[in-house]
Amino acid sequence: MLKQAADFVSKCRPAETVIIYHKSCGDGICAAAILARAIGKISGGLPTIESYTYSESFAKLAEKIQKFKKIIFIDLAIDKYESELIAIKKSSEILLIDHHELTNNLNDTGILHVHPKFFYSGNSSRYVGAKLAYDICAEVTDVKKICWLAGVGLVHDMGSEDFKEFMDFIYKEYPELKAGKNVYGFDSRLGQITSVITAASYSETAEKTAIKLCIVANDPMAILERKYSEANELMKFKEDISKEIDDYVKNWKSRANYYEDLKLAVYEIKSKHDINSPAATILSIRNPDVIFVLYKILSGIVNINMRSHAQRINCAELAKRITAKLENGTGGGHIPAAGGSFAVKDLKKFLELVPKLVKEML
Ligand SMILES: [Mn+2]
Repeated sequence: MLKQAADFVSKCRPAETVIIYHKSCGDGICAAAILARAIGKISGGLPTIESYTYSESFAKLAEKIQKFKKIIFIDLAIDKYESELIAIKKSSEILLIDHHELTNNLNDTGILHVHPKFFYSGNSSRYVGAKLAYDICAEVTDVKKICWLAGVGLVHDMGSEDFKEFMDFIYKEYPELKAGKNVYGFDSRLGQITSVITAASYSETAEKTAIKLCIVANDPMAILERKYSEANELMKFKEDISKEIDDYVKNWKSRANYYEDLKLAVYEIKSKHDINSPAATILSIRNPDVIFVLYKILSGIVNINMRSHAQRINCAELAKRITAKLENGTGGGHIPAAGGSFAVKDLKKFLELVPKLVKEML
């Protein structure tokens, strides 16, 4: 199966190829960079790279990419869009590489669908996108020098413990990367590089900078040393964002609408950056007994994040129940952390619903 995918990659001409990866995901970014660099090495030019996330319209993406003859989706659980993909396949060849939960095996439809479930006996979710991309590309060209990109993907998606042998291979190639409390985990040099790359999630510009960095960087240590302008930009960005998050975390009591009896804080985030989720997480860890509901208005949509570190309430349930009553509402997640969104016209209704539903559910 990897060989078939390798054959697909080897025939990709840069001008007629597009790679679509999982937006602002450290694994997706590295996976796309590995594929693009391998194609570059084989054909002497870089393919087009696009990012996609599940909240975006798949139809719009399909329209944008249909002019390409070869389409590679990586690190995206889009096998649920079977009929849409079959429609795209009429004019383009498709390679879909993923390690998320499997909905449909598309191999009978003429799409080349690579999923660890089809050939790997271990835990398929840990055979991450970047490692799949690396193993495929290694069949057609020498990608040894960019093995660290696969390492970043493994660390990001918590697959590295299952691929210790490969991690040791990376450390043999780049001995200076082998540092930190746990060289197979986030607390490693590769973990630090991962956190630089995931600054991508803060804006569209950061996203583009991160993918560019993964395409140009030949020396992973030089990323941490800020020797690449892209790395420097991402790190500066990260620092600015951290300051902003700290400010929101420090001043929540004076800025949030606090319901003493419910220990509930409803807090509007006005940042131009996407800091809702990390701010909510930090607030919740520091104030485990408080239920946090953070919201941010962005171009007609209100994004919400809910946290209850002490699990006083089921956040997933709360997110579902609230958004079910709001226009274009969608929400869900886990017990201590959940998220969702709805149309801004229902903001007032939302603000009334939150304390009411929390009271009911407590
Ligand atoms: Mn992944």
